[in-house]
Amino acid sequence: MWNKEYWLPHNFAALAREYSDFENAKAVILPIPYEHTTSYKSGTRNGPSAIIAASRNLELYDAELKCEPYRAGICTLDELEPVSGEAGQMEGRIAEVAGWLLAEEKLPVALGGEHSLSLGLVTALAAKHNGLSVLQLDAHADLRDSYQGNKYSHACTMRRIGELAPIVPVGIRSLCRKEAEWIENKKLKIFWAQDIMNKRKWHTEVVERLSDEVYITIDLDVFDPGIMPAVGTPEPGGLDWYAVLQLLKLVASEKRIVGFDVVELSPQPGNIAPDFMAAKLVYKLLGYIFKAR
Ligand SMILES: [Mn+2]
Repeated sequence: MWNKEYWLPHNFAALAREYSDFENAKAVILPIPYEHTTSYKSGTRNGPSAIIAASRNLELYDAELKCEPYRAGICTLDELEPVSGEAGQMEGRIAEVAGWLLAEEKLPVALGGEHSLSLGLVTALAAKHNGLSVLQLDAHADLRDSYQGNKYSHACTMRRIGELAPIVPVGIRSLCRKEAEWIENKKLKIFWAQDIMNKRKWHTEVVERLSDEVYITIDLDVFDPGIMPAVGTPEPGGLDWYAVLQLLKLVASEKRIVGFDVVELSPQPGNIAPDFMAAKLVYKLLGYIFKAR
């Protein structure tokens, strides 16, 4: 006779219905296999499903927090069907879904997919939270006004988001001359990767620049490609695992995180470590948020 224990549910962290029901869940995972404007190596459309597949092998006890974060309830929605059409249309659709989750008092957690999807979430969150600020972990500034004729390209994401809420970019180490001049003009504070690498106090300096309600967008290329090679546009000199966790933990304890995304995973056949790392990152951050509430 078959044993139902052998059938792992296909959702984030392979949770039984009791912990993955929409009704009871504190957080809702929104897989968005959106890939439209990727400029270098493609494959981010496979990111969300790889993260969910990897998450089913997570150890659900968090040794650092000494608890089982999944008990707060994590629901996984079906993949959001990409819409083809005019630029900005997909972002509008994502904003609709995120708005619905906020009305249901859920914490939206988006899995990408390319970075441009973050704009949809911030649109919904900025409409709800007046004083929202956005913490960006990223190798690239993503501050171009337009790229290849598209204002909604992944290379413009933070420029568009900055029109909705103040941004705090961390880990940046690649940008074009125009972006550099724009940063100079706007006097935007950037936590450059090379400046924070061997510094101690930078975590608290980042937190001081955030408002009370924070959205976090994590482009996985913020990590060093040595540990996170599965991204569309890898950049040397990235952050390490514990530096990022330390920052996320501090933000979660000092501020109210109202949503986050983990984007730009471009899975590599035969190398599951980056997929697992992305899944664990999501689970760690959920743990920090649940613990703080
Ligand atoms: Mn990015």
